[in-house]
Amino acid sequence: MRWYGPNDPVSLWDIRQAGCSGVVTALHHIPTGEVWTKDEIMKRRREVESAGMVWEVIESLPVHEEIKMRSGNYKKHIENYKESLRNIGACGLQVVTYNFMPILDWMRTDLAYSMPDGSKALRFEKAAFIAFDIYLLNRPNAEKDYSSAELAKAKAYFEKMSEEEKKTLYQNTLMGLPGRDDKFSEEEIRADLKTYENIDAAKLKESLFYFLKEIVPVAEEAGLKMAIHPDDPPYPILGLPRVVSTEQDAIDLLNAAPSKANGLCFCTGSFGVRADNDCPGMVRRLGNHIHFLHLRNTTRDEEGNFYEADHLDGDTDMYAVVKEIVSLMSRTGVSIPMRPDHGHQMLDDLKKKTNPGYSAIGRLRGLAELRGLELGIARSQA
Ligand code: DNO
Repeated sequence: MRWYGPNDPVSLWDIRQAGCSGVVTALHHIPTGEVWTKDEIMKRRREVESAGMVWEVIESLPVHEEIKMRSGNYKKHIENYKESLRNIGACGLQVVTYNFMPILDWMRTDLAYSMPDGSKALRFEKAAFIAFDIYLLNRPNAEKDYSSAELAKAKAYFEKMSEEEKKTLYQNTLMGLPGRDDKFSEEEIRADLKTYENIDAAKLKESLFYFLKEIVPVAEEAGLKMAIHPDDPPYPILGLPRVVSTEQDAIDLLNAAPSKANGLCFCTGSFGVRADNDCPGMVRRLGNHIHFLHLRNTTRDEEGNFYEADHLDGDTDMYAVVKEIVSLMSRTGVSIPMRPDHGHQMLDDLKKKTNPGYSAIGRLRGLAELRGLELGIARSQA
Protein backbone atom coordinates (compact mmCIF):
# COMPACT_ATOMS: atom_id res chain seq x y z
CA MET A 1 0.00 0.00 0.00
CA ARG A 2 0.95 3.62 -0.31
CA TRP A 3 2.01 5.42 2.83
CA TYR A 4 2.21 9.21 2.89
CA GLY A 5 4.88 9.26 5.58
CA PRO A 6 4.76 10.16 9.27
CA ASN A 7 1.79 12.53 8.80
CA ASP A 8 -0.38 9.87 7.20
CA PRO A 9 -3.38 9.09 9.43
CA VAL A 10 -2.98 5.48 8.27
CA SER A 11 0.01 4.12 10.18
CA LEU A 12 2.69 1.69 9.07
CA TRP A 13 1.23 -0.89 11.46
CA ASP A 14 -2.25 -0.44 9.94
CA ILE A 15 -0.68 -1.19 6.58
CA ARG A 16 1.18 -4.18 7.90
CA GLN A 17 -2.07 -5.58 9.35
CA ALA A 18 -3.71 -5.21 5.96
CA GLY A 19 -1.33 -7.94 4.82
CA CYS A 20 1.32 -5.83 3.11
CA SER A 21 4.93 -6.85 2.92
CA GLY A 22 6.06 -3.47 1.71
CA VAL A 23 5.01 0.15 1.44
CA VAL A 24 5.30 2.60 -1.38
CA THR A 25 6.24 6.05 -0.21
CA ALA A 26 8.17 9.24 -0.92
CA LEU A 27 10.03 11.99 0.88
CA HIS A 28 7.10 14.38 0.65
CA HIS A 29 8.86 16.99 2.77
CA ILE A 30 11.59 17.59 0.18
CA PRO A 31 10.52 20.28 -2.30
CA THR A 32 10.29 19.28 -5.96
CA GLY A 33 13.61 19.86 -7.66
CA GLU A 34 15.81 19.35 -4.61
CA VAL A 35 18.14 16.39 -4.17
CA TRP A 36 17.10 13.43 -2.01
CA THR A 37 20.12 12.75 0.16
CA LYS A 38 21.21 9.29 1.26
CA ASP A 39 20.65 10.28 4.88
CA GLU A 40 17.02 11.18 4.32
CA ILE A 41 16.37 8.08 2.23
CA MET A 42 17.97 5.76 4.79
CA LYS A 43 16.08 7.38 7.64
CA ARG A 44 12.77 6.66 5.89
CA ARG A 45 13.88 3.19 4.90
CA ARG A 46 14.69 2.29 8.51
CA GLU A 47 11.35 3.68 9.65
CA VAL A 48 9.49 1.36 7.26
CA GLU A 49 11.66 -1.58 8.26
CA SER A 50 10.97 -0.99 11.93
CA ALA A 51 7.35 -1.95 11.18
CA GLY A 52 8.47 -5.20 9.56
CA MET A 53 8.07 -4.14 5.94
CA VAL A 54 10.32 -3.15 3.06
CA TRP A 55 10.54 0.03 0.99
CA GLU A 56 11.49 -0.78 -2.58
CA VAL A 57 9.19 1.45 -4.60
CA ILE A 58 9.19 5.24 -4.57
CA GLU A 59 5.99 7.05 -5.42
CA SER A 60 6.90 9.62 -6.53
CA LEU A 61 10.13 11.38 -7.33
CA PRO A 62 8.39 14.44 -8.82
CA VAL A 63 9.60 16.13 -11.99
CA HIS A 64 10.01 19.90 -11.81
CA GLU A 65 7.71 21.95 -14.07
CA GLU A 66 10.75 23.59 -15.71
CA ILE A 67 11.83 20.15 -16.95
CA LYS A 68 8.40 19.62 -18.51
CA MET A 69 8.58 23.04 -20.16
CA ARG A 70 12.30 22.92 -20.91
CA SER A 71 12.69 26.43 -19.59
CA GLY A 72 14.54 28.25 -16.80
CA ASN A 73 16.77 25.99 -14.73
CA TYR A 74 15.70 22.73 -16.32
CA LYS A 75 19.26 21.51 -16.83
CA LYS A 76 20.05 21.99 -13.17
CA HIS A 77 16.83 20.21 -12.19
CA ILE A 78 17.75 17.25 -14.40
CA GLU A 79 21.19 17.08 -12.78
CA ASN A 80 19.52 17.09 -9.35
CA TYR A 81 17.16 14.36 -10.48
CA LYS A 82 20.14 12.25 -11.54
CA GLU A 83 21.82 12.81 -8.22
CA SER A 84 18.67 11.72 -6.39
CA LEU A 85 18.55 8.58 -8.56
CA ARG A 86 22.15 7.72 -7.70
CA ASN A 87 21.40 8.17 -4.01
CA ILE A 88 18.21 6.11 -4.23
CA GLY A 89 20.07 3.29 -5.98
CA ALA A 90 22.87 3.41 -3.42
CA CYS A 91 20.29 2.99 -0.64
CA GLY A 92 19.05 -0.23 -2.22
CA LEU A 93 15.65 0.87 -3.53
CA GLN A 94 14.46 -0.50 -6.85
CA VAL A 95 11.62 1.30 -8.57
CA VAL A 96 11.03 5.03 -9.06
CA THR A 97 7.53 6.19 -9.97
CA TYR A 98 6.99 9.63 -11.53
CA ASN A 99 4.58 11.33 -13.85
CA PHE A 100 4.77 13.94 -16.58
CA MET A 101 1.41 15.68 -16.18
CA PRO A 102 1.70 19.48 -16.38
CA ILE A 103 0.86 21.32 -13.14
CA LEU A 104 -1.83 18.99 -11.82
CA ASP A 105 -1.78 15.31 -11.05
CA TRP A 106 -5.10 13.45 -10.76
CA MET A 107 -8.38 15.32 -11.07
CA ARG A 108 -11.82 14.58 -9.58
CA THR A 109 -14.85 16.78 -8.96
CA ASP A 110 -16.36 14.77 -6.11
CA LEU A 111 -14.37 13.19 -3.27
CA ALA A 112 -17.37 11.73 -1.47
CA TYR A 113 -19.66 10.26 -4.10
CA SER A 114 -22.20 8.02 -2.37
CA MET A 115 -22.23 4.41 -3.48
CA PRO A 116 -25.43 2.37 -3.05
CA ASP A 117 -23.82 0.49 -0.12
CA GLY A 118 -23.18 3.73 1.81
CA SER A 119 -19.45 3.93 1.14
CA LYS A 120 -17.90 6.95 -0.60
CA ALA A 121 -15.97 7.00 -3.84
CA LEU A 122 -14.02 9.52 -5.92
CA ARG A 123 -15.81 10.71 -9.03
CA PHE A 124 -15.25 12.87 -12.09
CA GLU A 125 -18.36 14.58 -13.39
CA LYS A 126 -17.95 16.36 -16.70
CA ALA A 127 -20.60 19.07 -16.12
CA ALA A 128 -19.12 19.91 -12.72
CA PHE A 129 -15.63 20.06 -14.16
CA ILE A 130 -16.69 22.39 -16.98
CA ALA A 131 -18.58 24.56 -14.48
CA PHE A 132 -15.38 24.79 -12.43
CA ASP A 133 -13.28 25.65 -15.48
CA ILE A 134 -15.63 28.32 -16.85
CA TYR A 135 -17.28 29.88 -13.79
CA LEU A 136 -14.92 29.28 -10.88
CA LEU A 137 -11.51 29.35 -12.50
CA ASN A 138 -12.58 31.78 -15.24
CA ARG A 139 -9.96 30.34 -17.58
CA PRO A 140 -9.66 32.58 -20.65
CA ASN A 141 -11.10 30.96 -23.80
CA ALA A 142 -12.12 27.82 -21.93
CA GLU A 143 -15.41 27.71 -23.91
CA LYS A 144 -13.65 26.66 -27.07
CA ASP A 145 -12.69 23.31 -25.52
CA TYR A 146 -16.31 22.18 -25.11
CA SER A 147 -19.37 21.52 -27.26
CA SER A 148 -22.44 23.75 -26.95
CA ALA A 149 -24.38 20.88 -25.37
CA GLU A 150 -21.63 20.46 -22.74
CA LEU A 151 -21.59 24.19 -22.05
CA ALA A 152 -25.35 24.31 -21.62
CA LYS A 153 -25.25 21.42 -19.20
CA ALA A 154 -22.46 23.00 -17.18
CA LYS A 155 -24.34 26.31 -17.01
CA ALA A 156 -27.49 24.60 -15.72
CA TYR A 157 -25.34 22.68 -13.24
CA PHE A 158 -23.66 25.82 -11.97
CA GLU A 159 -26.88 27.79 -11.61
CA LYS A 160 -28.28 25.16 -9.28
CA MET A 161 -25.25 25.16 -6.97
CA SER A 162 -25.20 26.74 -3.51
CA GLU A 163 -22.22 28.88 -2.43
CA GLU A 164 -21.08 26.03 -0.20
CA GLU A 165 -21.19 23.56 -3.10
CA LYS A 166 -19.17 25.91 -5.25
CA LYS A 167 -16.52 26.14 -2.56
CA THR A 168 -16.35 22.36 -2.23
CA LEU A 169 -16.12 21.86 -5.99
CA TYR A 170 -13.29 24.38 -6.19
CA GLN A 171 -11.36 22.62 -3.44
CA ASN A 172 -12.01 19.11 -4.75
CA THR A 173 -10.85 19.96 -8.22
CA LEU A 174 -7.57 21.39 -7.01
CA MET A 175 -6.78 18.49 -4.70
CA GLY A 176 -4.81 16.93 -7.54
CA LEU A 177 -1.58 16.89 -5.65
CA PRO A 178 -2.06 14.14 -3.13
CA GLY A 179 -0.27 14.65 0.13
CA ARG A 180 -0.43 18.41 -0.24
CA ASP A 181 -2.88 20.72 1.43
CA ASP A 182 -1.82 23.93 -0.26
CA LYS A 183 -4.64 26.07 -1.38
CA PHE A 184 -4.15 27.45 -4.86
CA SER A 185 -5.83 30.72 -5.64
CA GLU A 186 -7.66 31.21 -8.92
CA GLU A 187 -5.00 33.71 -10.01
CA GLU A 188 -2.14 31.33 -9.19
CA ILE A 189 -3.67 28.57 -11.23
CA ARG A 190 -4.37 30.86 -14.16
CA ALA A 191 -0.76 32.14 -14.03
CA ASP A 192 0.54 28.56 -13.97
CA LEU A 193 -1.68 27.58 -16.87
CA LYS A 194 -0.38 30.56 -18.81
CA THR A 195 3.18 29.24 -18.58
CA TYR A 196 2.06 26.32 -20.75
CA GLU A 197 0.42 28.57 -23.35
CA ASN A 198 2.93 27.72 -26.07
CA ILE A 199 3.43 24.08 -25.16
CA ASP A 200 1.37 21.61 -27.10
CA ALA A 201 1.40 17.81 -26.91
CA ALA A 202 4.24 17.51 -29.44
CA LYS A 203 6.44 19.86 -27.41
CA LEU A 204 5.64 18.17 -24.13
CA LYS A 205 6.53 14.81 -25.67
CA GLU A 206 9.84 16.23 -26.83
CA SER A 207 10.57 17.35 -23.27
CA LEU A 208 9.66 13.93 -21.94
CA PHE A 209 11.90 12.17 -24.44
CA TYR A 210 14.76 14.56 -23.71
CA PHE A 211 14.34 13.91 -19.98
CA LEU A 212 14.26 10.14 -20.53
CA LYS A 213 17.41 10.17 -22.65
CA GLU A 214 19.15 12.02 -19.84
CA ILE A 215 17.95 10.02 -16.85
CA VAL A 216 17.37 6.44 -18.07
CA PRO A 217 21.10 5.63 -18.43
CA VAL A 218 21.67 6.95 -14.90
CA ALA A 219 18.79 4.87 -13.53
CA GLU A 220 20.19 1.81 -15.32
CA GLU A 221 23.60 2.35 -13.81
CA ALA A 222 22.11 2.82 -10.36
CA GLY A 223 20.22 -0.48 -10.69
CA LEU A 224 16.83 1.27 -10.76
CA LYS A 225 13.72 0.86 -12.83
CA MET A 226 11.78 3.98 -13.80
CA ALA A 227 7.98 3.70 -13.80
CA ILE A 228 5.99 6.51 -15.38
CA HIS A 229 2.44 6.90 -14.16
CA PRO A 230 -0.20 7.55 -16.85
CA ASP A 231 -2.33 10.67 -17.02
CA ASP A 232 -5.38 10.71 -14.79
CA PRO A 233 -7.81 11.23 -16.45
CA PRO A 234 -6.11 10.16 -19.69
CA TYR A 235 -6.83 13.19 -21.87
CA PRO A 236 -5.97 16.92 -21.93
CA ILE A 237 -7.61 19.06 -19.23
CA LEU A 238 -7.76 22.81 -18.62
CA GLY A 239 -6.08 23.34 -21.96
CA LEU A 240 -2.99 21.46 -20.77
CA PRO A 241 -1.49 18.75 -22.97
CA ARG A 242 -1.19 15.21 -21.62
CA VAL A 243 1.06 12.70 -23.32
CA VAL A 244 0.92 9.45 -21.33
CA SER A 245 -2.69 8.48 -21.99
CA THR A 246 -2.73 5.66 -24.54
CA GLU A 247 -0.87 2.53 -25.53
CA GLN A 248 0.76 4.42 -28.39
CA ASP A 249 2.00 7.06 -25.93
CA ALA A 250 3.54 4.30 -23.84
CA ILE A 251 5.21 2.73 -26.88
CA ASP A 252 6.58 6.10 -27.97
CA LEU A 253 8.14 6.88 -24.61
CA LEU A 254 9.64 3.42 -24.27
CA ASN A 255 11.17 3.76 -27.73
CA ALA A 256 12.58 7.19 -26.92
CA ALA A 257 15.16 5.70 -24.53
CA PRO A 258 15.32 1.96 -25.12
CA SER A 259 16.32 0.21 -21.90
CA LYS A 260 14.84 -2.19 -19.43
CA ALA A 261 15.14 0.64 -16.91
CA ASN A 262 12.64 2.72 -18.90
CA GLY A 263 9.24 1.47 -17.84
CA LEU A 264 5.71 1.98 -16.69
CA CYS A 265 3.67 2.19 -13.57
CA PHE A 266 0.71 0.40 -15.11
CA CYS A 267 -2.38 2.01 -13.59
CA THR A 268 -5.60 0.31 -14.70
CA GLY A 269 -7.61 3.06 -13.00
CA SER A 270 -6.06 5.75 -15.22
CA PHE A 271 -5.69 3.91 -18.54
CA GLY A 272 -9.07 2.20 -17.99
CA VAL A 273 -11.03 5.46 -18.19
CA ARG A 274 -10.58 5.38 -21.97
CA ALA A 275 -12.64 2.75 -23.75
CA ASP A 276 -9.92 2.52 -26.42
CA ASN A 277 -7.29 1.34 -23.90
CA ASP A 278 -7.36 -2.45 -23.79
CA CYS A 279 -5.80 -3.00 -20.34
CA PRO A 280 -5.31 -6.81 -20.46
CA GLY A 281 -3.82 -6.52 -23.98
CA MET A 282 -1.52 -3.72 -22.83
CA VAL A 283 -0.20 -5.91 -20.02
CA ARG A 284 0.48 -8.65 -22.57
CA ARG A 285 2.20 -6.35 -25.05
CA LEU A 286 4.06 -3.98 -22.74
CA GLY A 287 4.67 -6.40 -19.89
CA ASN A 288 8.45 -6.43 -20.05
CA HIS A 289 8.41 -2.74 -19.18
CA ILE A 290 5.83 -2.85 -16.41
CA HIS A 291 7.74 -2.26 -13.18
CA PHE A 292 4.90 -1.34 -10.86
CA LEU A 293 1.15 -1.99 -10.84
CA HIS A 294 -1.72 0.16 -9.63
CA LEU A 295 -4.87 -1.95 -9.71
CA ARG A 296 -8.08 0.05 -9.60
CA ASN A 297 -11.36 0.08 -11.48
CA THR A 298 -13.66 2.76 -12.85
CA THR A 299 -17.16 2.90 -14.30
CA ARG A 300 -17.61 5.42 -17.09
CA ASP A 301 -20.50 6.64 -19.23
CA GLU A 302 -20.69 8.08 -22.73
CA GLU A 303 -20.65 11.69 -21.46
CA GLY A 304 -17.18 11.31 -19.96
CA ASN A 305 -18.23 10.94 -16.31
CA PHE A 306 -16.64 8.20 -14.27
CA TYR A 307 -16.46 7.03 -10.67
CA GLU A 308 -14.05 4.70 -8.91
CA ALA A 309 -15.77 1.33 -8.65
CA ASP A 310 -14.93 -1.60 -6.39
CA HIS A 311 -11.64 -3.14 -7.46
CA LEU A 312 -13.26 -6.19 -9.03
CA ASP A 313 -16.19 -4.26 -10.48
CA GLY A 314 -16.30 -1.54 -13.16
CA ASP A 315 -15.35 -1.40 -16.83
CA THR A 316 -11.90 -2.95 -16.59
CA ASP A 317 -12.01 -6.72 -16.59
CA MET A 318 -9.82 -7.18 -13.52
CA TYR A 319 -9.86 -10.96 -13.85
CA ALA A 320 -8.42 -10.66 -17.37
CA VAL A 321 -5.82 -8.11 -16.22
CA VAL A 322 -4.64 -10.19 -13.26
CA LYS A 323 -4.56 -13.31 -15.46
CA GLU A 324 -2.19 -11.50 -17.84
CA ILE A 325 -0.07 -10.36 -14.90
CA VAL A 326 0.16 -13.88 -13.49
CA SER A 327 1.28 -15.29 -16.87
CA LEU A 328 3.71 -12.42 -17.33
CA MET A 329 5.31 -13.03 -13.95
CA SER A 330 5.56 -16.75 -14.51
CA ARG A 331 7.10 -16.16 -17.96
CA THR A 332 9.71 -13.72 -16.71
CA GLY A 333 10.20 -15.01 -13.18
CA VAL A 334 9.93 -11.42 -11.94
CA SER A 335 7.48 -10.48 -9.21
CA ILE A 336 6.07 -7.03 -10.02
CA PRO A 337 5.18 -4.86 -7.02
CA MET A 338 1.47 -4.10 -6.88
CA ARG A 339 -0.73 -1.91 -4.78
CA PRO A 340 -4.51 -1.61 -4.65
CA ASP A 341 -4.95 1.90 -5.97
CA HIS A 342 -7.40 3.90 -3.86
CA GLY A 343 -10.38 2.40 -2.08
CA HIS A 344 -13.79 3.51 -0.94
CA GLN A 345 -14.16 5.34 2.32
CA MET A 346 -16.19 2.86 4.34
CA LEU A 347 -17.09 1.52 7.80
CA ASP A 348 -15.21 3.29 10.55
CA ASP A 349 -13.24 5.38 8.07
CA LEU A 350 -16.40 7.33 7.20
CA LYS A 351 -15.85 9.20 10.47
CA LYS A 352 -12.18 9.94 9.82
CA LYS A 353 -10.24 12.46 7.78
CA THR A 354 -7.81 10.66 5.48
CA ASN A 355 -6.12 11.48 2.19
CA PRO A 356 -8.81 11.21 -0.54
CA GLY A 357 -8.76 7.66 -1.93
CA TYR A 358 -6.28 6.51 0.71
CA SER A 359 -8.35 5.52 3.75
CA ALA A 360 -7.32 2.18 5.26
CA ILE A 361 -10.34 -0.10 5.14
CA GLY A 362 -11.39 0.37 1.53
CA ARG A 363 -7.83 -0.30 0.37
CA LEU A 364 -7.61 -3.30 2.66
CA ARG A 365 -10.76 -4.66 1.01
CA GLY A 366 -9.31 -4.02 -2.47
CA LEU A 367 -6.01 -5.64 -1.54
CA ALA A 368 -7.70 -8.71 -0.07
CA GLU A 369 -9.85 -9.18 -3.17
CA LEU A 370 -6.95 -8.69 -5.56
CA ARG A 371 -4.66 -11.04 -3.68
CA GLY A 372 -7.37 -13.69 -3.58
CA LEU A 373 -7.93 -13.28 -7.29
CA GLU A 374 -4.20 -13.58 -7.99
CA LEU A 375 -3.78 -16.63 -5.80
CA GLY A 376 -6.82 -18.33 -7.34
CA ILE A 377 -5.55 -17.74 -10.87
CA ALA A 378 -1.98 -18.76 -10.05
CA ARG A 379 -3.08 -21.98 -8.30
CA SER A 380 -5.46 -22.96 -11.05
CA GLN A 381 -2.68 -22.58 -13.59
CA ALA A 382 -0.02 -24.40 -11.60
C1 DNO B 1 -3.14 9.04 -7.32
C2 DNO B 1 -1.81 8.52 -7.70
C3 DNO B 1 -0.98 9.52 -8.44
C4 DNO B 1 0.44 9.04 -8.61
C5 DNO B 1 1.34 9.98 -9.36
C6 DNO B 1 2.65 9.30 -9.67
O1 DNO B 1 -3.74 8.59 -6.42
O2 DNO B 1 -1.92 7.35 -8.38
O3 DNO B 1 -0.99 10.72 -7.73
O4 DNO B 1 1.01 8.85 -7.36
O5 DNO B 1 0.78 10.42 -10.53
O6 DNO B 1 3.62 10.23 -10.00
